Amino acid sequence: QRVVVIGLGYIGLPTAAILASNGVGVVGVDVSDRHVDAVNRGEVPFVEPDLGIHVAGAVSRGLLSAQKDTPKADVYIIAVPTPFKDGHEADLSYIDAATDGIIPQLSGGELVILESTSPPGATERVGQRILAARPELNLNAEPDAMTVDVAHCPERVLPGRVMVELVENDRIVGGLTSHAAQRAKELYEVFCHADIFLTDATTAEMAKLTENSFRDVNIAFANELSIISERLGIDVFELIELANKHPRVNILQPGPGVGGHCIAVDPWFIVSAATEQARLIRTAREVNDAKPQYVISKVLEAAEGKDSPVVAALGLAFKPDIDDMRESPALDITRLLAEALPQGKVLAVEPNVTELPAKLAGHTNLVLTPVHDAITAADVVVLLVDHKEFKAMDTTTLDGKHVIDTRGIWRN
Ligand code: SAJ
Repeated sequence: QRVVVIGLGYIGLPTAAILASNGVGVVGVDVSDRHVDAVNRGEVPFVEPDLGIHVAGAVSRGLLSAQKDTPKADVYIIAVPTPFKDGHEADLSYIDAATDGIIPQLSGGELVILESTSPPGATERVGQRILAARPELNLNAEPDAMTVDVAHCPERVLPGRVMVELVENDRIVGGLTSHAAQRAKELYEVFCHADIFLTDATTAEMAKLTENSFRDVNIAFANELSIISERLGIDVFELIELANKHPRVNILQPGPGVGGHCIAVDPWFIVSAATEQARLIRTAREVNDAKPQYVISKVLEAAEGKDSPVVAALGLAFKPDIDDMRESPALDITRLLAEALPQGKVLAVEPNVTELPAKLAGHTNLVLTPVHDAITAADVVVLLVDHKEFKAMDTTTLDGKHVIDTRGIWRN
């Protein structure tokens, strides 16, 4: 069977590569020339451990290629982004465009899998969009020659560990029909060595959103504790460590806010699907989104009284030891500090990049600086990301500085 994967990003390309590594012929489709050309050269257009070797191997064996138009296939996997629009509603235009690319290629008997994280109802929408354009096809539970099977199989892999987690994590498959779910399961069994659980499409959509909301709510709890602890003059990291000694308590870690393209986004899909009911989930989002502003006010407080304060901001990525800055609170804090301190200087330290990202360009008082130089020059040091380089640092270099450690890595 031939599989087409639409969207060669953080999820689509690893999925395409692992299928191809297991002997399945895969064509990847992407709107970006850069992604298509990279894949056809056997290269990966972003950082993800072990992905390169799978892509290079699959391309050289002739099992993986990339192109811009959607070709005919037996199985289509949609792995395009679902960002949110103003008002925190999901933007389904990429899913619609991917579906529209598939529609002319369908002749009955195909399987269409939506992998993109989606609000409840998105898989049904894919099915209905196909039917609206091609009324001779059907989505019947008892399949015939004109049936198209449609299922949702949300990805749950952690960036940085994608190639491991694709194989080892359990998966959930929700079908518009049980036949569709069973077919999708058989495809994922090609590379997934863990359990694959079958359900309906809406439950699968909600399961994915629930996992990320669970984490968001729990991080919000930790972030709220950090602000309460500050008020009470106690160390939140010690507090959490001690509370976690209880056998049924497992609090996550506070930080400067929640970033990335998943946990900071997905809970809003639940909020927008059930606005009146999703009170805790919405509040957690608001608590986490307010944390960067709290950190900024702490830094400004520490810088008060200096004519031209120098702030070292350590870390720009959304989490440790990666270069991904999507929705990164560290990046926002750094930018807003530069704007709030026009007479001062912000020295940004990010060991995983060699130049400042475009979002930070245009601020003359914001400079990418090596960690040692930044700390030496700084009045205030704010630790935003727990990168390994910062954890390994000699903390005596911080003596005499005003230190704000949002991740608690420098506690003795
Ligand atoms: N964070 C904290 N405190 C913590 C844990 C995380 O502040 O105790 C922050 C991180 O610094 C980061 C953000 O949360 O800014 C998210 O980081 P993460 O490592 O928790 O998660 P992601 O966004 O990289 O990946 C998540 C994963 N979901 C879950 O763990 C439930 C992953 O399995 C999903 O596949 C991914 O979202 C996704 O694509 O949805």
